[in-house]
Amino acid sequence: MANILITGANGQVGKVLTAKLQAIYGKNSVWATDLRDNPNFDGKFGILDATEESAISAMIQKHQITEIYHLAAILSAKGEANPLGTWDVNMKSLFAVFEAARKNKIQKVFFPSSIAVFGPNVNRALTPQNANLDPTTVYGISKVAGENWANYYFQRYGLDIRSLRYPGIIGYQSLPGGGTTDYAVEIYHKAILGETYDCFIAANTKLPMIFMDDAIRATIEIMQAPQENIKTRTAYNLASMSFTPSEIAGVIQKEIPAFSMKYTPDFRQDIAASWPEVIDDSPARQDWNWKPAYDLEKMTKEMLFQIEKQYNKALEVE
Ligand code: NAD
Ligand code: AKB
Repeated sequence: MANILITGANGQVGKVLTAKLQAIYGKNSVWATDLRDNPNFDGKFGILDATEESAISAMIQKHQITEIYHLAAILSAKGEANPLGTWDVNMKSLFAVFEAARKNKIQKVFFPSSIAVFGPNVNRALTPQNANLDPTTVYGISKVAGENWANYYFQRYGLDIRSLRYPGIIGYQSLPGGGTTDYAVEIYHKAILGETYDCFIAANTKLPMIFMDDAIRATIEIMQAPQENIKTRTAYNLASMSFTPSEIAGVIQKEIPAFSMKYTPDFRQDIAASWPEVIDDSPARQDWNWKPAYDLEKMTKEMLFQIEKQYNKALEVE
């Protein structure tokens, strides 16, 4: 039986991953934690600063934790507002989790990396697993360092850390928390509300993206794969779909013909332009059978359906 600790559980990914892990392992085996309280949380929840190794160790010992999903981080766009503070949170929390895991003999750790590890000097049309890593954001630099430390802890201490380079994750469950790919979630809300979406990314900038259900399934699948199948100990490229703002708008317009877009690119455009357009995830497909289930059309139907349902429910409550 696994007992699971999740850091950053209140975030965009954490909310959905926590519910999935509860469904698999049971509500009593999953400890969701975050810096911020979550009074309405259904299950076990604790406030935990993921930069505090002693607090993490105390939780591990108190609840006989066997696996950690370390999600807490500051993302790309928010990170540029405070580069040194972002480095501090992302690296301090990484070391706190890895050290607490090593000292307490944790069986498995999940640490998400990102397409932000890549910089402008790669083949952006199909970025391979082993491309050069020279990111231009502090977030990307912290993820490259995290990947190398994950590999180090595995080689040096045998700590079984598994990692994915998530593309931009698109889900209806909550709004994202300060990334460059956030536009691809916000756009669906504006479409349902009948408003024009003012996009901060230029019309023809293509980025790798993934539907939340696929991202969560990939996370569970890599964590459940036999140890000998995990051959990449930095982080696996993970791909699903790639599109531009004008392409996602076109697919939304097939469902909502009146939907309109305008474009006011800001500093996030420079970040987006430095990232891959499409990434090659063949090692993930070969080693642990990764295969996405959603494309842009299928995801769009589901996003619009679920978000409309949420707004209708909110209206009923009012
Ligand atoms: P998010 O910003 O929505 O959530 C992060 C959570 O971490 C927040 O709830 C925040 O309160 C918490 N947090 C911040 N500092 C903390 C600390 N010191 N201690 C404890 N909690 C703290 O982010 P997300 O989108 O859910 O991303 C989760 C992870 O996945 C991150 O590591 C991120 O880099 C990675 N990732 C996300 C995406 C994406 O598109 N969402 C893509 C690539 C990688
Ligand atoms: C961001 O835009 O910062 C994240 C990511 C791709 O890591 N969504």
